[in-house]
Amino acid sequence: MKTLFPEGFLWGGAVAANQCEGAYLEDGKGLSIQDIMPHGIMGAWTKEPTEDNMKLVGVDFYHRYKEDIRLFAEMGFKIFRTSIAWSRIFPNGDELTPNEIGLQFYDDLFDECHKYGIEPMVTISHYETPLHLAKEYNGWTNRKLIRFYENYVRTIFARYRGKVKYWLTFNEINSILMAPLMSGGIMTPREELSAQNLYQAIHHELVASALAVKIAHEMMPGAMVGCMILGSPTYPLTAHPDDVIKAMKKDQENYYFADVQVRGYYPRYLDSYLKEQGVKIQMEPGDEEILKNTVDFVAFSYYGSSCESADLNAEVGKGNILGGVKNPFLPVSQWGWPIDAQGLRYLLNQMYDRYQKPLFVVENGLGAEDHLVMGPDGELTVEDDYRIQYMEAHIREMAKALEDGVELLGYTSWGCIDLVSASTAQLKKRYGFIYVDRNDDGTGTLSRYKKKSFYWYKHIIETNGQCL
Ligand code: BGP
Repeated sequence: MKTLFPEGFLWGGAVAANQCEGAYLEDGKGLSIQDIMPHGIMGAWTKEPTEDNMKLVGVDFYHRYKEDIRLFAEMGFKIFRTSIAWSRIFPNGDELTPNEIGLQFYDDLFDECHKYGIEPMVTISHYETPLHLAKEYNGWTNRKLIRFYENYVRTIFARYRGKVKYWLTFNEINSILMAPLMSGGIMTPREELSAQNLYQAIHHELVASALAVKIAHEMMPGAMVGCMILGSPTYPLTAHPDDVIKAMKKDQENYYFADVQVRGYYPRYLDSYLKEQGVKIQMEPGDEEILKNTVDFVAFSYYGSSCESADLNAEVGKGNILGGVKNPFLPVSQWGWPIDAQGLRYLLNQMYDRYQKPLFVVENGLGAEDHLVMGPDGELTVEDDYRIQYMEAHIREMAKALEDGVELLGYTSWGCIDLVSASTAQLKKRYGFIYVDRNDDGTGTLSRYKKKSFYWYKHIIETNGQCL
């Protein structure tokens, strides 16, 4: 029989602290920007945390992680991706001494993973900048954030060096283009943010990311540090060369982040782009040297592709933050996101050609409304065949990409347990193999139930994808 996936392929799932932990003020945690964002990416933020913010409780992972990790182990996870909430470790972000109880929580969490032979993968910053850094410094527009981030990574590397091998520096670093508050802790509204400040903030993140790679390699020989970008290939809407060039430009805008993180320097195409916008990035002596610390692997999320067109009247499509023009050939999810399994094969090939580094799909999945029903064994469950179908199609395309010659380390599906959605801030949009009884009006017991996809994914992992 032909082997679709290499031995040791890292099957697993992914979450982010702010979307599942809850316990938003417990054990010395400071506020993060998510605590004042009850309406998701585009919604207005509040002065103080408000009760309607689903993230304040999340799915109570902070108190229930043992039960959840046991369920991940039952599915056979080899790897579990989560983030460290920066404000649990440094409540304000700019202090020098860490919060010991916060550090202890992640020690316990990683120990629990290892108990079942699950390798933790940590996103250092996943849309949860400490609120104080946003308010006081306007987030990453301020160069001082590099120092605070450095202090934070030194602290967590020193603490978890024996426990965590896989690290990601910033979640979907390119999403800052559309979501500067969520992605970069920048309080200036997107419409008022100048291109100069935006690209300077990105530069600070890129320097911080390279610095983290450098420090990780010094402190933790054998550590694998990856960049993480929102991966979404851009197709030209038609074969008209104007559309093709437009699509090329959009890809360059999205991928220059990873180009810097993987190649160690700014790509030439960016010069003209920045010049057009009147941007001059302020480099400090030493920055170029730091940027040369390149990542060990390239991680990305994949929820679908988008199109570009030179026709200004082309219909705009929905999708994961980056937007674009609607592709008439693709079905869409309940939230209007295009479903394009082949796009994953295409993207994997594009990325591997571009970087010649191992890849990792660290997010992928279908956000859908689920309903609990009584299962054949008398247990409550969700008959989520739609999710199985979606994931099966994507995993098949991954297998084809492997046949194409792509080097792929693993796959962590998004929201392996239901959690609060980043764009809508609702729980109604679910991704998990495990259903959590919690509703957007705050009701629910927080009990966990295995969906049909739970058993399906277990079988995929058991057979290393051979059952497909
Ligand atoms: C990515 C984020 C995740 C996650 C996912 C799904 O952009 O990294 O945090 O939420 O998208 O998006 P949503 O929750 O908006 O459906």
